Amino acid sequence: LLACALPLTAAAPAHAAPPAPAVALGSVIPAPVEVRPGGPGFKLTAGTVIEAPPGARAVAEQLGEALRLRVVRHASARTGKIALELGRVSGGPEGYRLTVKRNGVTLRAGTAAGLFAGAQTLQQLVPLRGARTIAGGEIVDHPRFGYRGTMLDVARHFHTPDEIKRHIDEISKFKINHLHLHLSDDQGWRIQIDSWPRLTTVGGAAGTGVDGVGGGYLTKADYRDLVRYAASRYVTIVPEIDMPGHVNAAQVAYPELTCDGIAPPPRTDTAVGYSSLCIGSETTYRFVEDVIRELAAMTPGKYLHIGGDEAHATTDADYLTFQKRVLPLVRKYGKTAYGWNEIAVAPEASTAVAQYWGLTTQNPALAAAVANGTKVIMSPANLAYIDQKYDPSTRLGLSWAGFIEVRKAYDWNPGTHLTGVPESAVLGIEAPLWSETLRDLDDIEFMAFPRLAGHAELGWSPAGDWESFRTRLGAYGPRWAARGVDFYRSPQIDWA
Ligand code: TNX
Repeated sequence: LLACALPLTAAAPAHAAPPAPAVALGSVIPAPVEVRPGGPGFKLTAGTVIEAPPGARAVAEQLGEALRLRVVRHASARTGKIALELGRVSGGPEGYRLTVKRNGVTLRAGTAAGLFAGAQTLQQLVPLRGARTIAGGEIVDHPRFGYRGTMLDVARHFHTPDEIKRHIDEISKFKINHLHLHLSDDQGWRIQIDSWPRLTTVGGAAGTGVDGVGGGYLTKADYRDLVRYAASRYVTIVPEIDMPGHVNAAQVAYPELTCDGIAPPPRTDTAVGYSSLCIGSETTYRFVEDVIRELAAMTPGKYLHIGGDEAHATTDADYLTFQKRVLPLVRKYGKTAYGWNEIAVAPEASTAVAQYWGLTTQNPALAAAVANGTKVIMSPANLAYIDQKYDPSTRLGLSWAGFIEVRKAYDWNPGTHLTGVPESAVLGIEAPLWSETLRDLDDIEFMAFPRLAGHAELGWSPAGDWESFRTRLGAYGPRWAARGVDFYRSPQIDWA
């Protein structure tokens, strides 16, 4: 009893174990492949520096900014540093090894992308408040899938470049490495194309969002700047122009893209499946080739998404005719064609990537395409669509694919989900965020988080474990709160 009145340090015998670190070594999202806790841990102080070779300087600077530490080429002392090293590790280009000892931290990876991934892990291990002691031990980590993505729909409601950048900051913390931008739809056209300027002057004008709210578009300079910004966070931009359906905004701007040459009325409602390019017209292919050429030229990433979904106003025969010409055009401009899973019916899709958005675990057309070489990105709408409401009371979102609470979004396996689509054909996972009901960044964050953290873990970590994820997610909440991220406080989680 008397001992309790004394300061803890005085009461503790000299040989007692040091206090447990505030953040356990494995408390990271996405869960690392191997976590071996042990040893006393490393305490960050005002004197701690980050040491990095020139090839790791950019990652080191970002880490230094996040942890408020100085970056140097060579630390003068042998101890008290976080050393970034470029060198061999297992696990591919994004693999890394993080070693935490009493006298310092070593983060080693084969590439700057691997160091970036490791730096995200390290940041989550530094307690948000109190002593900045990082738990001792070693983490060896690498991703399960190379493609871990999310999508923003800037067509239904435009999101500004600044909003997109803030979102890139948040998604990259979970090692998401692709951001798909849905750049055109019936309501609006959001990317400058020099050879068809009215696409944006008309299709991106004020009032072109759902309910007549918003409007706007990315200039080529905006887009290139976004590509660069994303690349600095190891995120690749995947641009989508949706066709042959979802093209009303393009036809409002250019009536020659319809079969009768008459401009349709602009649409700001949320119906789908009513518009189609004119499949028999050469103007269509001149348009499509110009758009693909200009988009490919400003996109360093390998994927170019050509939509292909919900083409209900295109006959089946016309759809095949269209894809027979358009899928090879993507290759002509040096890109891998990527489309919604409907493209799988076209034989030319054998070298393409199909994004599965169906509600069931069977899709014979896609399974047949996979047997011919098509690769798949998993976005099953009932599990991965983060525009769907969490529950009936969610103030934003749609619910046609069902309600998707945090556990439902997490509890599935992208490698075994679809019959006839083995893990070897799955490039990864993507969580699309359609924007019919969204306006601003708070709306984006509320729908994306926390679910997207779960999708990131499905894409990165070897196997899902809901109880473990639930605990780590609850512990993560204060980090979102501290950054002002407006996340959904799901009742399924015990938030710290
Ligand atoms: C279906 S999913 C669409 C989009 C809508 C979305 C809303 C898909 C490939 N197409 O046009 O925005 O549902 O959830």
